[in-house]
Amino acid sequence: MTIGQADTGTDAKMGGPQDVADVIRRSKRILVVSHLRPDGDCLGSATALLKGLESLGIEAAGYNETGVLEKLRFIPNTDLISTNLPDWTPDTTIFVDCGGVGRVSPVFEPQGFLVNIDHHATNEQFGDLNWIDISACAVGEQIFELLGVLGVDITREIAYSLFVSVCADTGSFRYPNTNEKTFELAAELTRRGADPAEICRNLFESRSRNEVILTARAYSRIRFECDGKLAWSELLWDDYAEAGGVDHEPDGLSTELRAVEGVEMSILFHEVEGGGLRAGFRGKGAVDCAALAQRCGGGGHRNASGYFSDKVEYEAERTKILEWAREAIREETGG
Ligand SMILES: [Mn+2]
Repeated sequence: MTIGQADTGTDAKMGGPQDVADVIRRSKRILVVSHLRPDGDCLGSATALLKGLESLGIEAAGYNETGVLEKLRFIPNTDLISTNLPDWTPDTTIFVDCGGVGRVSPVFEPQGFLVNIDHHATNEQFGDLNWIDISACAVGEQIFELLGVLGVDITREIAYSLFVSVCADTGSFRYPNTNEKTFELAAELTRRGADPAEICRNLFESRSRNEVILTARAYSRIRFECDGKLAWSELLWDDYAEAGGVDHEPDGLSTELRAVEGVEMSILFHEVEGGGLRAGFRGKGAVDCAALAQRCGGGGHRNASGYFSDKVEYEAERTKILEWAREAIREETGG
């Protein structure tokens, strides 16, 4: 079944909200997928889109390999996102906030017409239709635009979900992706019933004891290199085992490590059960975190990126990445 236009060549098909809306109007069954360890933008976008599709009478299901962390269950309609694929075959699969197909899961096999909605500069443009807007502070901003084109009524629940998206990805309106448009959108969502204080409390001020323990561990191991331009730390598998598992990982910890005077890049390494490595890179503008993540095999934004592999030996990989980070800092800051 062909839903979008025929693929006429190897060039990625780029489009905008109108093109995505056209595909949605021609679809009967839509699967909405999002990335591993879903964050606020991921879940806010997916739940808002799923409710919008439902209001249009389209059969829709959400899928996330990791599932929804307990602490993000405050987002409305997360029960629409399952760790199991539906028993029907989608004619369209919509990816939200995914830089590549592998972000859904290493073994995910997409079906139907693939729509890729994302705001990461490193997006691999894997869709049959790609709507990549790097000026969007969150995918939630794109979903708001899309629902507008589709004529979906922005209910209180949808507004709440989208406010979570925006608030999470802008670090509560603190990061450089925050602009005039962000506040206009936030105002509109607040008018429609989103509760900013409640959302911020849920996102940023409800840490579990285990999270605090892991945070303390990471701070206690912080190292400064390159004249204080690089700050890095690590959480080992034993730490997670002690703290009740990776679900207790504090959100935004790699961002906190960046918030030190003189630091241009922070890296938080995580040892993965069975020996792999996960790393979060954060910058302040001078050093390109996206380029470093890409060199490793990951991706992201200039000031926030990540990398994951379960095929590497933790220590050797960490050593290699640190060497690349020092190189990047030397080259890009001149010292
Ligand atoms: Mn995002």
